[in-house]
Parts: sequence; C-alpha cells; structure tokens
Amino acid sequence: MEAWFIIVVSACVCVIVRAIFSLQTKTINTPPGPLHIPILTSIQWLLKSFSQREPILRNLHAKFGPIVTIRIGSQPAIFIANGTLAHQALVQNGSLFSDRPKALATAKIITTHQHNINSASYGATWRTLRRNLTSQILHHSRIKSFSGIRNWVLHTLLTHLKSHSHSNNSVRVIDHFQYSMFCLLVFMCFGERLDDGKVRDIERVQRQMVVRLKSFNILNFWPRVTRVLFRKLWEELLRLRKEQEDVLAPVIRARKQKRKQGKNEGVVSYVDTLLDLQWPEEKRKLNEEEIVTLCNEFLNAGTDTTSTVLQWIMANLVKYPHEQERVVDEIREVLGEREEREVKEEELQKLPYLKAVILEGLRRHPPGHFVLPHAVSEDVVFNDYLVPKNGTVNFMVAEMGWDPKVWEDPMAFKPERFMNDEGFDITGSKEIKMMPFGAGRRICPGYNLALLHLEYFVANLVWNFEWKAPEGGDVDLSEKQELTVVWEDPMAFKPERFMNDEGFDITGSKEIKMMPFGAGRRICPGYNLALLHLEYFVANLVWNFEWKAPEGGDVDLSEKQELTVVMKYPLQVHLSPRI
Ligand code: HEM
Ligand SMILES: *[C@@H]1O[C@H](CO)[C@@H](O)[C@H](O)[C@H]1NC(C)=O
Ligand SMILES: *[C@@H]1O[C@H](CO)[C@@H](O)[C@H](O)[C@H]1NC(C)=O
Ligand SMILES: *[C@@H]1O[C@H](CO)[C@@H](O)[C@H](O)[C@H]1NC(C)=O
Ligand SMILES: *[C@@H]1O[C@H](CO)[C@@H](O)[C@H](O)[C@H]1NC(C)=O
Ligand SMILES: CC(=O)N[C@H]1CO[C@H](CO)[C@@H](O)[C@@H]1O
Repeated sequence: MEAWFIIVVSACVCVIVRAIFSLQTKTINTPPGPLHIPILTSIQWLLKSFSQREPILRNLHAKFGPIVTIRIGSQPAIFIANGTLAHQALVQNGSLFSDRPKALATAKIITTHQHNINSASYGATWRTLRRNLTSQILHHSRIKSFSGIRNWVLHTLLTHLKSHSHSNNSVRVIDHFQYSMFCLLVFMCFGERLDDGKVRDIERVQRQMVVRLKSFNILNFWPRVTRVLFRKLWEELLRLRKEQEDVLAPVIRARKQKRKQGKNEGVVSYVDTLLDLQWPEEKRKLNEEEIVTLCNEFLNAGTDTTSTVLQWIMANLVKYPHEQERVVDEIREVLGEREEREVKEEELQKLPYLKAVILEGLRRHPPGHFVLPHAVSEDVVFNDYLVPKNGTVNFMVAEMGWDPKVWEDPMAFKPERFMNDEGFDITGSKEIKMMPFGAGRRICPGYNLALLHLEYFVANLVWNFEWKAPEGGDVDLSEKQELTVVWEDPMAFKPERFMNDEGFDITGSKEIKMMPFGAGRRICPGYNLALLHLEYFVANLVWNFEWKAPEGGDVDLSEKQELTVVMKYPLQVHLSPRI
C-alpha cells in the first residue's frame, strides 16, 4: 500500500475520532444559566455581594430549574436549590462533592495556606483536624464537661439583663448574646476564664478582621498586580493578621506553660488538643501561627452564627407570645414544684416543644443562606450536567427551608410542624428537607454544640423573663446581611448622640464604643489631622452651599455585608422578670 494512502487514511481517522470525542464532550454541558458575555457578566457578578446574588439566583432557578451555573470571574459557579439534589450530591456522593476551591490570595494569609478545617482540601489535613475536633472537644462527654462554664455565662447574662430591665424600658439584646456565645467558645478554646479585658481584646481583633474581610476581596484578582496597586490594603490585611497573632499567641503560650507545670485544672481545651497534634504527612507538630488560625476558626464559627439564630428565635417569641407561653408552660411542667429560676441541661431532653422552636428558628432564619463553597474532586457528571473540577458548587440553604413543595405555609413561624415526627434529623442523612448546618462530610461539626447552646439559653431566657416588645412598639422581622454594632438605633444618623457626654473619647482609652481610627498603640497617628480636615471642610462646605439630592432623586445610604443574615432592626425588648 502506498505510504501517502496510509497517511491520509490515518489522518482522516484521527479527525473523525477527535470529532466524535469533542461531540461527546459537547453534549455534556455545565448546568444552564444566563447568557455569559466574557468579562462583562463575570465582572457584574463579582461586584455583587452574596445578598445581592440571592434574589437573582432565585429568579434563575425559577427559569432554569434546580441547578444553575453562573460565571463569577473565570470560574463556573453552580448553585443547587433543591433538597433532593443536595442529598444526591452531598450525602450519596459525598466523596466527590466534599472538596473546597483553592484558597484565594487573602484566604491564604488568614488560613495559613488552608491549614484549617473549613478551607482545607478534602484530604489528610482536613481529616486529621476535623477528626481531632469532633472526637475531642466536640465529643458529647467533653461537651458535658463544660457545663459549669455554660452555667456561669448564663448567670452573667441574666444578671446583666436584669439590671438593664430595671433601669430601662427597652433593652437591645444582640450584643449581650454575642458576648455570651463568645465567652463560651473562648473558655472551650483556652481552658480558662480569661479576664474581661482579655476577652474583649480577642473579640476586637477577631471582629475587625471579619468586618474588613470583604474590602480585601479586590486583592484576589490578579494578586500580583493588585498587591502592588493596593499596597496599603495588602499591608492592612497583614497588619490585622499580625494583631490577631499578637493577641492570641500569648494566651496559647501561657496555656502551654501551665500544661507543662501540670496546672491545667483537669480541663482539656481545644488548644491542648492542638498542641498534641501532628500533621499526618509532614510528621511535625503544629506551629504557633497554625494554632492561631485554628483558634480563629473555632471562635468565629460558633459566635455570630449562634447569637444570630438566638436573636431570631427570641424575636419570634416576642412576636408570637402564645409560642413563648407554650415554652414556659412546658418548662413549668418539667420543673414541677421547684422554685428555682434555672432549667438544667439534663432537663432539656424533656422539652420537645422547645426543640421544635429551635428547629423552626433554624429553618426560617438560617444564619447563612448558603454553605461555604464546595468543589468536586474531579470532573463529575451530575444529573446529565458537567460539574467541572475548576468550578465551585454551592447550595441555597434558605430556599430549601422555604420550599413550598416541602413545607406547608413555609414563611410562617410554626414550631408545631416539628412535633409530628419525633426525631427530626437535622443532619439530612436520609433526606434533606432543610440544611442550616450543611449536610454530608462537610456538615458543620459544631451542630450539636450549637443546638445545646440554643436550647439552654432560650429555655432559661424565657423562664426568667417575660419577653415583650417595648411600649407601643412591635417586632420587625426584616432581614439584613450584616454584622452588628453597639449603639442604640445604630443605623440612624443621629449626631445628638454625641451631645450628651461632652468630650467623646475617639481614642477609646477608657472604653471602646467605636474605633474608626483603631485603638491602642496602633491607633491611627493621623486621627487629629483627619478630624481637623473633616471639621474644617464640612463646616465650610455647608456654609457655602445648600446640599440637596438631584431633582426627584434620593440618597441611598445602603451598605452591604456578608457572613450572617441578621435582623435588619436588632431586637429591642421589654423584659419583666417572671418573679
Ligand atoms: C447555629 C450555629 C451554627 C450554624 C448555623 C453553622 C452552620 C455551618 C455551615 C452551614 C457550615 C458549612 C457547611 C458546608 O460547607 O457544607 C459550617 C461549617 C463549619 N462549622 Fe458551623 N455552624 C454553627 C455553629 C458552629 C459551632 C458552634 C462550631 C464550633 C465550635 C462550628 C464549626 C464549624 C466548622 C469547623 C466548620 C467547617 C467544616 C468543614 O469544612 O469540614 N460551627 N457551619
Ligand atoms: C428536586 O428536583 C427534582 C428534579 O427536578 C424533582 O424531581 C424533585 O421533586 C425536586 N425535589 C424537591 C424537594 O423539590
Ligand atoms: C438605659 O439606662 C441608662 C441608665 O440606667 C441610661 O443612661 C441609658 O440612656 C438608657 N438606655 C436606653 C436605651 O434607654
Ligand atoms: C450519586 O449517587 C446516586 C445514587 O446513589 C447515583 O445514582 C449517581 O450515579 C451518583 N453519582 C453522581 C455523580 O451523581
Ligand atoms: C475548567 O474545566 C473545564 C472542564 O474540565 C474546561 O473545559 C475549562 O476550560 C476549564 N476552565 C478554566 C477557566 O480553567
Ligand atoms: C482522638 C483523635 O482522633 N486523635 C487523633 C488526632 O490526630 C492524630 C494525628 O496527628 C491522630 O494520631 C490521633 O489519633
């Protein structure tokens, strides 16, 4: 046979085979989604926060079905809005869907290169960290050993609320809730009661990182370029991280010292277990930065999530007083003749209606409307669609809890719905009807602890006080994505609030009520100059012009934030002690 003939035939075969293969790969597309115009739509999505994406995604799901793809940056981002499919992915195919996307530039700093549980890839590092957390600190016998601290934190909270309820008609509760949950986790983390100043210090460095996180996002695009372009921002990120290390490392070192001297008072803390831990592959102990990162994760994961849900639940109990009375009646029955104003942890088991209230709170107001982004460990064909390894997969947590096909009258607060089937399975191992904690291998490892905290605090809060809206007020259950603040009517622009106490101390040397310039040794050295510039220019600008919105327009002062979905109008209540 002629050589040229063989060459031509094999070339043809090659072309045909390639065509067939490319046809095959073409038939498997990523899930449907809106028209993608390269660069333009990517940037549009990038500029939107999670809360802005949610209603758009809801519309896309109505149009395209329960799986959709959008393109954020160059990556396909797949969103699943249906419990059946979430179960198929996270539970039935858990080994495929439990990876995390590669950490972006800023996340690498915060997680010391993905060395914590939530950001670690699905592999040995993740398994070691997660297993050690769940089998040690979050094991139910260990959780029980912390009951003393829960009791102490509860009584501190009740005392604070009592003194506020005497002097004020209206109490803003979220800050108290947040601080209480934070104290619980600080104790579990370090194994001792730190003094109030130290706890506030840790809270401050944690919060400032969380609050600033979103502004650092820009550094994740073309990191090499933006790091130079936004050098100040990059330096701020490094500085905040350094501040966290400066505050947490001494506490970790002190604990290490104490353990050496055998003075750990029989308490095993999270830091203790981390000091004993070894990386499975590198066969070395964790270094200090890695322990700081893991403490960060532990403290952040359990504070705002739990206190946000606690606030939502109490708000609903104020809005629906008969639900509150029903919880109180149930407690009264269990406590019987006992006079004391305390519901003990062992007694929570006998309070099914209380548990139903907590579950209903988590269904109706999950603090995160999405889980953390997942990734697949290899390209996967899922329900005839391609889920590529280089994309992300997320789940519409709130949508699932509000699905009218699954829940009757889904937007109503009706704890009774959980009273039929005795043990509702919050982990979704058989089927997913809601997933406030996620599901499958990446399910929140703290869900048991979180449920205990919620049950214990809700029970004792309604047992000790009658919760009512302040005189003439009502509870507004609107949502807002945000973190929280320390002021009365904090979102209003009310300069009068600074007219009472003559010299407001912007340096926060006595107490920090706000810290736009930071505080302490690293306080912005330019704050006096900045204040002078602002005062001089504002005074002269309003003296020279009358400032108005353009004809027919208005000024929109909205802000955006992510993380937890909090009450738009923080719960203000009137508390009357029940005795
Ligand atoms: C009401 C309270 C809480 C809620 C609603 C909640 C919810 C969640 C959710 C939705 C995830 C992501 C799951 C996923 O990506 O699929 C998560 C992950 C996580 N949570 Fe929680 N959480 C709460 C409290 C806590 C507490 C108290 C702790 C620990 C003390 C904790 C520790 C973690 C950790 C370490 C992860 C990462 C798990 C992993 O990636 O393997 N959480 N949580
Ligand atoms: C989820 O979607 C699938 C396929 O579209 C459908 O068969 C199923 O009924 C849906 N499940 C829920 C809980 O909506
Ligand atoms: C609460 O009471 C204190 C004094 O006990 C008072 O200074 C403060 O303004 C009150 N706050 C509110 C929100 O009413
Ligand atoms: C996931 O699990 C289901 C049921 O076990 C199976 O039918 C399916 O092929 C698995 N794989 C994917 C990628 O969905
Ligand atoms: C992602 O992976 C898919 C399939 O493996 C591939 O076709 C696509 O080009 C990849 N995209 C990027 C941005 O790497
Ligand atoms: C209780 C537990 O799971 N401990 C594990 C912690 O991690 C190390 C590996 O560094 C394991 O050897 C332990 O068994």
